[in-house]
Amino acid sequence: MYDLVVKGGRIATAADLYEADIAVRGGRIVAIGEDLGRGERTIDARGRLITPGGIDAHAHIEQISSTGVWTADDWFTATRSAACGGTTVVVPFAAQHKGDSLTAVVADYHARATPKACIDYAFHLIVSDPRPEILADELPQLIRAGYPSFKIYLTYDALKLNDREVLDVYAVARREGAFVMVHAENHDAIAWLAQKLLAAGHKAPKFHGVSRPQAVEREATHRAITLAELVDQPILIVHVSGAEAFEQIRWAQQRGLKIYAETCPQYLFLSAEDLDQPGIEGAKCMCSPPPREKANQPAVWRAIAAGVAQIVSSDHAPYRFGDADGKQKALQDFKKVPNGVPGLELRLPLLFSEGVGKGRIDIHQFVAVTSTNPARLYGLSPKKGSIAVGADADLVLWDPNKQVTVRHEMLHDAMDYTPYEGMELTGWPVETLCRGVTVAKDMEFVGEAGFGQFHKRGLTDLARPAGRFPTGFNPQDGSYRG
Ligand code: DUC
Ligand code: ZN
Ligand code: ZN
Repeated sequence: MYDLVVKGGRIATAADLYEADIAVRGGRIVAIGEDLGRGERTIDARGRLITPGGIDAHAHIEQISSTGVWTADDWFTATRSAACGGTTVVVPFAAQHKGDSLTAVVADYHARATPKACIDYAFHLIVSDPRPEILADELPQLIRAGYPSFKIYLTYDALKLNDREVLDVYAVARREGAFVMVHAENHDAIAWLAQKLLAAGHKAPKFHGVSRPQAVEREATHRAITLAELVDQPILIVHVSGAEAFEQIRWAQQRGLKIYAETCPQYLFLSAEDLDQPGIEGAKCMCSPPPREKANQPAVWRAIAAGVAQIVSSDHAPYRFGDADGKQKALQDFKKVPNGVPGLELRLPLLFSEGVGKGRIDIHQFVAVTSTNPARLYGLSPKKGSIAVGADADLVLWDPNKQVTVRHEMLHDAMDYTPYEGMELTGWPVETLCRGVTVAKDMEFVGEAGFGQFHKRGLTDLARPAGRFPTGFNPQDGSYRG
């Protein structure tokens, strides 16, 4: 007897599209086939498209920003909202600030997540203080304990690493088989431009974009890649915003380097014009890197379609518009505004409607960039990221024809706005199951705080180094093969 049979849906994976029943026992898929009969519970999925649960591999949840402001969403509201948008796994960041013990940061993050998470989760780390004991002890121990990926920053006063520190952390990652995610913007160039802009009285949100042009992202992307090449370390450039950074990534990929890329809905649907609105309205769309001019958006779609970007994440970083320490800081100047936009709940509906629905990507590419690829890159597969016998029964049932006008009041986060207000979407995740349990249905949350399970991750082949150093010098063991 099965616990659950999902009957007659059209199953879409990164490779296939076919009609079949899915049988679930103990939270796992135990059979996929024709006429599997009934389970203790049966879902009639005729007319529904079924995709693997979304994996949002870049979200800031219950985290303090580089300027000391808490995100509006905690573990409960963030994962509730994610579930309603078809996401069944989130991978946010246990974030080290200077002076912190990484191990203590991870323990604290577990204490926050355990009672509140409504869907499954894993943690990336943020390494902002790679002092000797962190590199020698804490980071390797954590990599081996199930946290084999971490983010580093090339910008933000409180977080940025210099090039030498980047090489140090790459070298540790290489030795341990870990994967490095890089926020690539040139810090000094941004600081210099911002200072000049503010001195000249240019304080409005639109100048946030002016202070962070594509050139600063392009340069830092190239630098992050070049440093990775020297150490033979695979990396992923996060939240790539525009054509210029993608050119660098494509260049590196064509040279055979293991360089991966992620982009986000804000670079597909928002633009520099959205930053340039009356008053401080533009602050609602302020994130870093900033949304580029509208003419840039097709280049981001092309990067996804051509496989130059392997992952689309939300980079959910929620700061309320009405809060004095949130987007209202724009009343002072753009530099004081916490960076980030919300996106956990709308990531999948936006990409489904505007990507699959409008023929920019196909359903297999959609599944790949929103679920299968993050699972493979970050060590969550084969449990997560596909619909297959043995995998967790993380399933999204879509009504591919449902028409929805986006309104913030229908979302389930703790925010007071969405930057996508008023967009007309076709196709909606009408039921989300995590390990065979329905956590969201008909646009409402029906899950439970504390249901989410932590997933310890292993190393992945995709993060394995190529095995050659461009100079012949192996900085790990000191050997030289000229
Ligand atoms: N930029 C980041 O680097 N992180 C959070 C959000 C943002 O805009
Ligand atoms: Zn970032
Ligand atoms: Zn981020």
